[in-house]
Amino acid sequence: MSNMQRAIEALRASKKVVFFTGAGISAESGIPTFRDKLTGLWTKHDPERLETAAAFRENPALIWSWYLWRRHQVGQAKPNAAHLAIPQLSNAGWDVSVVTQNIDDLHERAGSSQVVHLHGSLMDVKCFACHRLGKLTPAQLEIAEEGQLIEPPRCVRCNGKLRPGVVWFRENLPEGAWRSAVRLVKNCDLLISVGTSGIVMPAAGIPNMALAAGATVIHVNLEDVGLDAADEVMLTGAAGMLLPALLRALEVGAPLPSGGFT
Ligand code: BV8
Ligand code: ZN
Repeated sequence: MSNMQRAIEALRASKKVVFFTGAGISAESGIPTFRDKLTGLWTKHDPERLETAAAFRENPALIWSWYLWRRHQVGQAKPNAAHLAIPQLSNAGWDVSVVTQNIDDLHERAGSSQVVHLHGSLMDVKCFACHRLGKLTPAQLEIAEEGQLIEPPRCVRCNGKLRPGVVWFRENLPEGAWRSAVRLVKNCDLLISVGTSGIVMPAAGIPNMALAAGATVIHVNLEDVGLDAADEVMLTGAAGMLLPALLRALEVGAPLPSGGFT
């Protein structure tokens, strides 16, 4: 049986499905992944170094401007066929939830209602000093001119610097988000892991957590990231093509394009 056939069988036999997503699901919407080289003003920066409290302390204007730029880029982007396939499965009667490492809002804009953001969201800001959530005016959302940097706005309560509401390296994940993710993953019968390289912990431990809880795991990735466990299926290709094809095979039982899938 081909991997696609096995994936279809696994989906047909499932009720509770968790989509575990990484940067690869937003790549076809024009959002660069972490493997892709940074462009423009940011070329000479290493993302892992930029995504730390230390970097913000050292140069708040640089980090603030970088996240404003990323927020602007996400604002220009649209959910792609992979994002859109997820709420379609939910509308077709499956119990679907999303656990994402992504800080963009493309899952929500695609119509997904139950989305757990393990690493926070670009749409949130909070105070670096008192940690209270903050709000930005439209003027404060303006991105920097080429080569210009913008100082982070101040917290209205303690005058601390506002920072993006994301989880930086060596910062704990939001308690509630992690607990919800573990509950969903341990109670699902199918986990579909889409577009993640499985490097950043503790998120990268989630597919194994699902396998250990007896669920089947389907990986969707341009590269073979499978662990070859018994209840694991590797679908190699673009998420924007494979997820709609998986649904098409299910919904209408439409014949697979001639030649099937590997
Ligand atoms: C923490 C938000 C406690 C900010 C992010 C255990 C062992 C080793 C290290 C650690 C460990 N535990 C903790 C660590 C340290 C660290 C870590 O894991 N480091 C790594 C580098 C080894 N983890 C942490 O610091 C975490 N916090 O542990 O706190 C603590 C406290 C004090 C001291 C120590 C520990 C916090 C991690 C969260 C960091 N924040 N994002 C921002 O985005 O700006 S992580 C960020 O990078 C993303 O959220 C995501 O998690 C990760 C990128 O990974 P992916 O999303 O998978 O993207 P990537 O580009 O890598 O891969 C894309 C994939 O898609 C590829 O496979 C590609 O083939 C595929 N693809 C591309 N296009 C397509 C496609 N697939 C299908 N279709 C396509 N079209
Ligand atoms: Zn404050």
